[in-house]
Amino acid sequence: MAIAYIALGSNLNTPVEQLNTALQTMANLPHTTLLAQSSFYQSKPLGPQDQPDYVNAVACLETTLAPLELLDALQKIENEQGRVRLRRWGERTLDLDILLYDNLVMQSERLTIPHYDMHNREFVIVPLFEIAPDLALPNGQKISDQYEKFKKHQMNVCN
Ligand code: A4P
Ligand code: MG
Repeated sequence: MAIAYIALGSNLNTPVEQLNTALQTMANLPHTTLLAQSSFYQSKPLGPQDQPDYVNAVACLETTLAPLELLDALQKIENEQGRVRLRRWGERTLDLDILLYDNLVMQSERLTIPHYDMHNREFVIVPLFEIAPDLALPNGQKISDQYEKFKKHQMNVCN
């Protein structure tokens, strides 16, 4: 069994519903249990500003799926929920990124773990800290230290 943390993001087609549907589908994945989900946070877009605000959250899964099997499952959910890839950092009905998978560090064509930019994103660190305040990253950094940088965030909780 591995513990994986997944970032959820949406800014099209009723984002709160997109996240709720995705959480339900993840909870029903084979060999997988949804252990925790954060609040939903409304966040300003990173990247192009001519797109709607996002709703972001983080989920914790316990799974026996291998990392690439988990990625396949998450991409299937993105596609089922109408994900169309338009432009980098652009609008999307659903983005599911693997943040962490136990203490695994890997870099391959399809998958980089930990997520390459998670430490810079308040819409990732704040919900991750909410559900896992004692977490340490594979390099030993504490999530609580990363949270310090973002604790004055202005994001509204929207669920
Ligand atoms: N990939 C590599 N590592 C991973 C991983 N750890 N988890 C590969 C998931 N996928 C991973 O992703 C492109 C490829 O990354 C995948 O095929 C997979 O093999 P994608 O989802 O198709 O494309 P993308 O999401 O547009 O690219 P990218 O660089 O992942 O985008 P970001 O960095 O996730 O940015 N603003 C707010 N407020 N909130 C957001 O959630 N999200 C983005 C997307 C931009 N601005 C945002 C938000
Ligand atoms: Mg992505």
